[in-house]
Amino acid sequence: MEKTLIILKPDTVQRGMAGRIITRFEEKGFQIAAMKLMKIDKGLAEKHYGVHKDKPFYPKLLEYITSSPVVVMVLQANNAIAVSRKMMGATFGSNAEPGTIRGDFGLSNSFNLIHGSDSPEAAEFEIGLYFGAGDLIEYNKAIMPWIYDHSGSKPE
Ligand code: IDP
Ligand code: MG
Repeated sequence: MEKTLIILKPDTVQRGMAGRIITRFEEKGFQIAAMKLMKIDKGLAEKHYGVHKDKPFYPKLLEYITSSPVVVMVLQANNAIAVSRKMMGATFGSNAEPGTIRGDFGLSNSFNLIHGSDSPEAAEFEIGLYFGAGDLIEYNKAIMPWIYDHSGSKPE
């Protein structure tokens, strides 16, 4: 199953919203493969957000993401990247659709609660930044036969 890197950003942790957001992914049926609380240092933030280094918001983005602890997770599901991005909503809380995480919980155009990988290549790169191969736990989640239809050749 596809894996994606999710970060519950400093505003989420400070606002005490981490549990609610994790619950959304659990209720949707995602399986947690890895999870930790950590403080992102400047070097790691620069690696993670290297694609944005020429954007005007880059210095403030580094300041924001390193300002306070974050929860970093690897989540897995069929189409984990697309499904989680849809659940996150548009980048800015001010115009994210109601029903999405950013749409329901945020107003800011920079403090937007959550990061999620946006492609398989980004997911592989980002998971490698935060976790070693041994940190990802493969296990049978008892509820899985009721999350997907397993009657065919692959879970659907
Ligand atoms: P995404 O998180 O929805 O993928 P990106 O465009 O990849 O959005 O931007 C990465 C992060 O940079 C955003 O989540 C947000 O925290 C911050 N950001 C993006 N655009 C702006 C902006 O115009 N002003 C301030 N911060 C921004
Ligand atoms: Mg992005």
